Amino acid sequence: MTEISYRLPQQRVLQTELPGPRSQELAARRKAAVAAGVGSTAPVYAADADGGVIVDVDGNSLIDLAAGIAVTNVGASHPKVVAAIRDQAERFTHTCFMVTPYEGYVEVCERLAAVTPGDHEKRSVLFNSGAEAVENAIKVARLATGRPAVVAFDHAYHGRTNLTMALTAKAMPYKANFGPFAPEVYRMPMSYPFRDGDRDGAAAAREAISRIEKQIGATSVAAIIIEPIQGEGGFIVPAPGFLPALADWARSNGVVFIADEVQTGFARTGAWFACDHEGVVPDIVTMAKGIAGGMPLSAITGRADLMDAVHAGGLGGTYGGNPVACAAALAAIDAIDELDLNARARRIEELATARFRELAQRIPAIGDIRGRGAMLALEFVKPGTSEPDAALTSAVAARCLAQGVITLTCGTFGNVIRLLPPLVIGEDLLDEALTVLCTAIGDLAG
Ligand code: PLZ
Repeated sequence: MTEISYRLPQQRVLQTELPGPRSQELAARRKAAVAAGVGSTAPVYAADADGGVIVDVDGNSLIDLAAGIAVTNVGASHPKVVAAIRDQAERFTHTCFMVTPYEGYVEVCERLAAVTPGDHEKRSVLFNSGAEAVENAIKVARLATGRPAVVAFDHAYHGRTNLTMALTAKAMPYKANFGPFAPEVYRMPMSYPFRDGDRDGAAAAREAISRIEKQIGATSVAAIIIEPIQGEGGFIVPAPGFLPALADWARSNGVVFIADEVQTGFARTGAWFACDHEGVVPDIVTMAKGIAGGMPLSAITGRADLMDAVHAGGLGGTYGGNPVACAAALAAIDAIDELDLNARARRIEELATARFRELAQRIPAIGDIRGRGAMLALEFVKPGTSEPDAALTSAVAARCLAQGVITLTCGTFGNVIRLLPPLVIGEDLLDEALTVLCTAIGDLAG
């Protein structure tokens, strides 16, 4: 494994109770200035971050198992990303690609064509956020097919804008009272092995396809959009065969198969994209998060015939493919290659799942251990049942945070702890974080 050198000491150090006094001061200022609708998982304010640690304004050094929700795969301040940002910012921060184009945008699109699944001819467009990428993938699919309907799945998360709220499955906190929602979105059952009994991937796909055909009609469907491993919905890895069967059906029926790889992309799961694990080649891939080492950038990459169907001026936005974000993306993509972050993600899976399997033998509240690469989760249940235990889940996350380890929860039932460490986290630090997590689970659920 390539050696990584870090700028900050890679250690967990608690100088104060969390949140410390400076963080508490900032929380008070925030309350008077920032709208209440924006939540924060960890009420500690960041001052510095590098590798696997976030240092807060009170000097506490916390272990980061969130990577800003799967963003800082190469770390929060990878030196090449920082240098690329600095260099580009010194030349120009913006011209607007739709006014005066620049090379960085073109180069990012070239790189995306090379790393996304499939060796067909591709075209890309750049945007700012994951939700914006999803919105635009649907725009392209509808225009190219001339059809209205979009299929999304149970437990799906695709964003917080109006169309993406419609695609997202969970009411609280994402949708409740924010309607009316965009029309022509249809929800189908997902393959959820832990909760599916003996229904396998092929059977789950047959059920979804039969419902699509009966309830919508294949010729009305513009697109199927699916996260190849669901993120916010619970890190649900569909049973083998589910994704390929849906993609095949889409291909035979002129339906655009969109893989939302916003959370799963850029080496997170131990491959460039989660679709790679099953050899699925989507018609359009949506990307964001890990694409640019922390800078806001998103993209859609798709079959040239679909993408080029759109008239000039039909896609874009003032900031889409900002030059500083593009420079960061080129550096981040290089770093993923140079550091072989796919191998690191697989190593993280190996280390963490070994610990979890051992723990699960004595903790019946661990209902399921799942995920791929550095996208791993534990689903908590009332022992002996499949009844979700959300209270235990939040207690575990809170205990970890109090001890200086940042974790995230997720899941339709709020009963999943998920691990999304920066892929550059050192093994010793990861091991320490896992010890904190496993001890918390042992204490609270044992
Ligand atoms: N598609 C698969 O995971 C973003 C958002 C969390 P944006 N997920 C984290 C929250 O509470 O807002 C996400 C995703 C998938 C789309 C998105 C949306 O990406 O960059 O947040 O718009």
